[in-house]
Amino acid sequence: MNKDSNSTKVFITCALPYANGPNHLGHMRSTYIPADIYARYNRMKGKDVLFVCATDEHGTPIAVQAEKEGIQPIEVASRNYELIKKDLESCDISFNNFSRTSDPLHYEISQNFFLKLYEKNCIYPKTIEQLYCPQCERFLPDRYVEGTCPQCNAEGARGDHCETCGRHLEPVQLIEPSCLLCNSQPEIRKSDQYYFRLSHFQEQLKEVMENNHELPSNVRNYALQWINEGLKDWILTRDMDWGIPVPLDDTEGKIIYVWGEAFLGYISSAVQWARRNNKKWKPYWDDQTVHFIGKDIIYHHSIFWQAFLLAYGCKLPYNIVAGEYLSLEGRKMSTSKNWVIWVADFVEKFEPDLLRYYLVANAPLTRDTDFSWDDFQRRVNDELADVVGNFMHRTFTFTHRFFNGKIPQPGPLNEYDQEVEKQIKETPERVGQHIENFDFREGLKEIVRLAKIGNKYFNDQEPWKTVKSDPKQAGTCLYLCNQLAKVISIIITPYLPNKAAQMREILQLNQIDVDDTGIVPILKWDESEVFMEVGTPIAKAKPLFKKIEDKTIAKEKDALYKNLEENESMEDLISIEDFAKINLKVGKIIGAEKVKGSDKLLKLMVDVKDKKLQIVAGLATKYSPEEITNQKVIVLVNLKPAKLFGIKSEGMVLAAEDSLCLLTAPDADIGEGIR
Ligand code: B3M
Ligand code: ZN
Repeated sequence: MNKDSNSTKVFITCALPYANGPNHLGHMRSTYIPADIYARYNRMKGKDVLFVCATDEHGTPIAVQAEKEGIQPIEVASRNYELIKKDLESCDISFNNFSRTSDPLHYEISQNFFLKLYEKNCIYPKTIEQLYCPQCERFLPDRYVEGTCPQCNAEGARGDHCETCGRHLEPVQLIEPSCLLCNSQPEIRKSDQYYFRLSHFQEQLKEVMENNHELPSNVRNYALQWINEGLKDWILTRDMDWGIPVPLDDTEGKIIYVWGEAFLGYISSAVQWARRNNKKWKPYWDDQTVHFIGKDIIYHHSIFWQAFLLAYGCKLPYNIVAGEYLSLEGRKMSTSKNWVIWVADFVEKFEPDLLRYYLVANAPLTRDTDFSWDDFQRRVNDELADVVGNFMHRTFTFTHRFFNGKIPQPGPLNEYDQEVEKQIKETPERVGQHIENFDFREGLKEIVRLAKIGNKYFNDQEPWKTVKSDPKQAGTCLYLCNQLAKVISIIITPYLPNKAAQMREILQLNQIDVDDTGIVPILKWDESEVFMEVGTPIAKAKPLFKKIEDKTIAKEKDALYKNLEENESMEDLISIEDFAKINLKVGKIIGAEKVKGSDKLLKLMVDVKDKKLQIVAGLATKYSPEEITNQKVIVLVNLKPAKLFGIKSEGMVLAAEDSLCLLTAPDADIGEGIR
């Protein structure tokens, strides 16, 4: 049971999409669709919902992008704000407000929050060592630098975050850092920054994580693991232009770290909404707040944000729901490799409700899952078209053909009828429970199950026969089938708002007014309890779900896999500059012996004219020392020395990979370069 089901207001947020690019299906799956289902459901339950979001517009990726394009960061952010807003609208994400963290109101709220924590002595100054790029003449915060993760040794960790192990990082912790702008190795310089006393909240956070039983296991487990590893104070400021200035004296050129203000976007978006609608936002927060996020930012929300709230003295969220990753056709999504499906491309060809269906039905939120075109087609065709759509269609057409398009009079209900009636009555409650428990997939499965029950009932009752032999029974069947259709048309609304509206249109359920989002119909969940009266007219059936044809899917797959091929062939190509780094020369083998203890290795001495190189080569199975001596071969002379079998090797003699045939140049001069 939802322990806070008495609360009347619900504050729902989605992770603020980062304004450095549009949304792809992974974002929709982990965060926006689940949050929207929750928001729509709660509205239908009569709760007063405030569902907000904003674009997150500061931080280094946007600054780096702007620098590359030679424009201002705000221009990059504005461009992406428009794209993101459109993406979210196209999938019917029903925000009450969608703002931007570049809004002056957000600056004001973030600076006030910072000041309050500073006054409470939760923020303190400290002189620290930071990475500074002498080439670029600037400090290198966050994503301006990359290197190896000190905790899990993964390469390519960013200055603020390791994608491999999910931990938060500081740039100076990186092993072998390099500047992202010029590739050179940064040096360490002193700089004054401000820290948040995160360590102070260690015990409190632990208690919170252990005692909030709403938290899904992924959030709790990750957070407890990190807390148990020990929390360190967190650096909250940066030397950068793009961001919210630190609101203290003598802090020229310093801004609040993007993660130190982005959370406040939840609040500033709510405040903006409140001002525009002449309402108060705080009662929503104080009643019940739920954050929907992707799994990559569990750390930030469970640790940083909750510690901020503790420090400020605010109520903590009721829940933090973290959707896991979506892969694509079995491979990790990658925007740089174009292995991705953008929302805008998808909704151009398929209805958003199909996406909403597939992404929810596919797997529970707490598990990684995969988007595959074949599986998408299968679920749409087998589940939506064949089960839900087919049930509705036969019910509505039959009602028209044999009962004048009106809900027929039922006869006395036999046991089977009663069982079906029971399912019709009980399913909404079960679906609602699942949604309240954030098990969106289970709720959706219940709905499809109910449609399956309807289909089976229709088949078993054979109304096309009984309409002549036992019209009363046919009447009962169609009476119940229409009631079942009505229930589905209501409880499927949070999941598939457009399809649900089409269903209700056929059933002529009067529901035309929309709430203040402008898109959400005013419709009560509990209306599903009320059966339609006998004699109520319904409209003619219209096809609800079209099957997706094989050729449509084939086209999508072709287009997607083409990206992959292009990328792979691109990856195989090297530039002339890359090739120029390879120094090949003609050398003469002037000495050769077997390496003791190895059947494969020969120790060679190779004369390349200006020097003699000792090279250990895996050629012993093909050539004896005698055979190889005096051969003129091609040698890679600028290879980093390495040790093989404890013997130093200073180059490489080129040979065919499998046959081990040496590449020789009998007529060339020793020391000649190869091009
Ligand atoms: N903008 C997600 C990201 O890094 C981040 C979420 C902020 S939620 C306060 O893309
Ligand atoms: Zn790591």
